[in-house]
Amino acid sequence: MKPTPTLPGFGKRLHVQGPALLGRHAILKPLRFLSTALLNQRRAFIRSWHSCRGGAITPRLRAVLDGSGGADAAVGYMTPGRFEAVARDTEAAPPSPQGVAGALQRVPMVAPPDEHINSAIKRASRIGRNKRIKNLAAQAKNRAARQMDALMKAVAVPLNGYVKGFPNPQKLHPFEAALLDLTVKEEHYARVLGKVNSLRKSVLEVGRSYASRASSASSKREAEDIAEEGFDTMKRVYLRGSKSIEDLVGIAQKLRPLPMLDTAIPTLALVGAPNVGKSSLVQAISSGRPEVCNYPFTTRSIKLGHFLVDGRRHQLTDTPGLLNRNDADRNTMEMLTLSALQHLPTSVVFVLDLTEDCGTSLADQWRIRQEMKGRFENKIWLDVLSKADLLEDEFAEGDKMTQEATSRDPCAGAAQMASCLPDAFRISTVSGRGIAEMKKGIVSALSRQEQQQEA
Ligand SMILES: Nc1nc2c(ncn2[C@@H]2O[C@H](COP(=O)(O)OP(=O)(O)OP(=O)(O)O)[C@@H](O)[C@H]2O)c(=O)[nH]1
Ligand SMILES: [Mg+2]
Repeated sequence: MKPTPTLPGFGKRLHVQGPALLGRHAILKPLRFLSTALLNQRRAFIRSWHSCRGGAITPRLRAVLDGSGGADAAVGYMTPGRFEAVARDTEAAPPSPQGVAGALQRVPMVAPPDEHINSAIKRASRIGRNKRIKNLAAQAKNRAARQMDALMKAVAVPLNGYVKGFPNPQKLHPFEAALLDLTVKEEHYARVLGKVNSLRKSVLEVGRSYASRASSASSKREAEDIAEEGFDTMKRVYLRGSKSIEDLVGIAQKLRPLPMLDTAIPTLALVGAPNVGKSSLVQAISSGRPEVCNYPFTTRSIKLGHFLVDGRRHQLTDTPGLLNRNDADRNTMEMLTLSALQHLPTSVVFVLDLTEDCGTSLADQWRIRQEMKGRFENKIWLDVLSKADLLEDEFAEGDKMTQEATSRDPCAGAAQMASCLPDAFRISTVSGRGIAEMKKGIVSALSRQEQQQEA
């Protein structure tokens, strides 16, 4: 790996190169005082910083390079700390060849419309006269045309960054495509991006038309009037279409926190009815910290946890609970669970709460299990009986039944179900019972899964 370049402008060299205003204070404030040359220098730095690590230019970094990531992400507006965070983030999650690349989580930063247009207008209006042009009318025409051009670019380039930086659903991993659809509805996503693109075209049209009118103005006064009208028209046109930008801000806010699953590493999905103790288990065995609460559907999206075995990272997903009903009646959260199982190569840990405190009857939990087992028959499957601290008597009774080897109806009671699932791990996150054994079972299941994947 090549040595990391130092960043001109974030270190001492900025003090030397920049005007007197560019002291330390200015670096940490929005850097609107920076000259274009210095901004370009920063962009070049980011490119070299990234390329010396052999990294790809991701949509997020592209947004930074283009200055299209909104006021916050634009290079000139970034504090050193923020830059490091963005750059390291980009480096920390390189696209994995077979894994999910995290395209949804790294969508560009979208600047709020008011902020974006006002900063574009401020920047463009700061463009001064070209003093080498001696004729005052020619000087004013030149200035007005350059202002219009700068305004157009300051508005349209970020819009272009959004249109290109938000991923095309057709090119996503099937799980990410399902995640996108279930999170923001693919139709809404496409419609919003379409509107942003139309807004970009309108902005280009307005900018070009005013720049050309300004350059053919017949007097200094006329050129100045055209520029003034151009600023107003651009603002009006942009704000008229700003609903699509607000919608895009909302979409980005929903996509960014989505879990970034990597299908290249062994993965386990915890599945079961709501409230049976899935998230408590994730907390007990992994780095994941999903919310645990005594009501159904506490977990409303796919949550991730990781754990290390012999130095290797394993991934575990907590999923929203499933109810015993037809797909047509299932809510978005249940569909998320089903698409994770459908599109990701996971082993399944099916959690049953034999106390029925979860609110789902034994019969319904059993039906859900049988349905999932039938649907995903090729997946490696482990059964877990949760809340073992409350089930000592039932387990003892169930063990006696197992020895008697009579045929039983698993739904007749907790003891019967326990006896029908002799290989299930009996665990309690309260007493810690069975957790270590279950972890061993999981590791062996994941290694079998890997062998299956490689075969
Ligand atoms: N006694 C006892 N209670 C438990 C145990 N594990 C979980 N619980 C309780 O069961 C309730 C549900 O736990 P969660 O981990 O949120 O269950 P979940 O399956 O993730 O629930 P959803 O996300 O709503 O589907 C909470 O009140 C937990 O405190 C356990 O081993 N013993
Ligand atoms: Mg949960």
